[in-house]
Amino acid sequence: LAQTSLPRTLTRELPQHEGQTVKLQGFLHARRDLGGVQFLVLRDVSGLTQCVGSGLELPLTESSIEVVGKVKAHPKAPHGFEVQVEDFHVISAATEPSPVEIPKMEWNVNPETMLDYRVVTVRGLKERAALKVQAELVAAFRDHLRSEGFTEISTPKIVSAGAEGGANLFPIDYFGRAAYLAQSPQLYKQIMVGVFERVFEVAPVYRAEEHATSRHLNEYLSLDVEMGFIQDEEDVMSLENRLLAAIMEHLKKSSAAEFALLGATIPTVPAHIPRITLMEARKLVTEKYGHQVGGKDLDPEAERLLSQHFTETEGSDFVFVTKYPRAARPFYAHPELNADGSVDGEITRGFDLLFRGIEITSGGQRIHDHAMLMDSITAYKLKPESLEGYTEVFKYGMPPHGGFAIGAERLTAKLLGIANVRYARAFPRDRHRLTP
Ligand code: AMO
Repeated sequence: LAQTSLPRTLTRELPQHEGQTVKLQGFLHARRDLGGVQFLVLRDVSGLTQCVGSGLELPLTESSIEVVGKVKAHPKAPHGFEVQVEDFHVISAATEPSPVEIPKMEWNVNPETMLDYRVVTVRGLKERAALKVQAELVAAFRDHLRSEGFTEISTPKIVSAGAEGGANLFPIDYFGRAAYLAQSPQLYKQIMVGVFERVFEVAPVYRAEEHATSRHLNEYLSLDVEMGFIQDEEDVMSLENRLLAAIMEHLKKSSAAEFALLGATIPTVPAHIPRITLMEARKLVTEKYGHQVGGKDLDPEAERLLSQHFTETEGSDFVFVTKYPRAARPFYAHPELNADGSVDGEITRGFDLLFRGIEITSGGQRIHDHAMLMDSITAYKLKPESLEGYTEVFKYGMPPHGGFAIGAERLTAKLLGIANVRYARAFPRDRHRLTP
């Protein structure tokens, strides 16, 4: 091994090395024997290189290999170049045939098998492209927020109480005490506004959702933001508007190849994403599309129809749904205020953001007044003792603040036209899946 002192060249660098001898390392993606001539396809992090040789002892596909050879222009090869093999080594031989032929894998065909063998199927070009786009999206999320003065925080994922209400908490045994996996960093990110004023977190959160849908995971990546000294939730929506625009600009530069591979387009983020109140939204889908909306929120079909309306009428893939009722929001949501400054008992300053037919964000202004918070906790029939570690801080001058959370898998899936959020996560956890 490493018989040659040549530095490693990546597939994407081949055009700079035409006519030269290079060393490539990667995985044996595919192999074909045509009588005396052997074609092998090497896959590295940057793409596929077709290599041509003869008399080589080829290992099983997916083995780690090293190829030394001359770079030749070849119009039919991927990227327009092929490598004529002069020297070939197996770095680490596969000891079993791959359970799925990676080059022949069809996107989302037999999803359960694909997930059962995720340790190798995740190597597929489309599979890894989705995860690469998500990594770029997260990088852009961080970069933009840092440019607006936000500080990254890291809050506990083992907690003593739920933050979002509902029964979807995973209980754990914490040295004999009851504890839970965090549903969100909500309460802690608010406390940290008292430290840094503007904070964000990128971390997994846990929801014991019983139902299997294409939009729910039991563990997902939450992109959380919280900002102090706001006027109201408009400031928060404007921030998310700027953030999404910056993320899409970044993806245009970083991820054009991945979007092309997946046949997806990067959306244009309007300078002012349209807004509609929840009440008007419910009315609109009923009157325009004849869809009766159940519950207090929008159901998935109503989300799809509302998105369709804004795509058709305003050319926007995004729409903010605002002024959620209290009944559809957790206890920390800031109520709407009447003209005289008194509390509106029905409406909150909470919003959702829909993107291409699905909710990707919840957010809003939060209660910062201690007395108002304690009243809300009582009104929601929660135990004040269980939230003491949180409510305490509101005695110490918390500024008006608000924020939001983006579900990274939902955003990734919708950006790339992936039908199920499971494929926007390397190792998804759903009700039946604890491995790999
Ligand atoms: P919410 O519970 O609405 O709000 O979650 C925010 C966003 O997270 C995503 N999401 C999910 N993604 C995959 N699987 C799930 N089971 C799942 N549940 C939610 C969605 C959703 O819009 N603390 C608030 C946010 C805030 O106000 O800052 C919260 O957690 O994209």
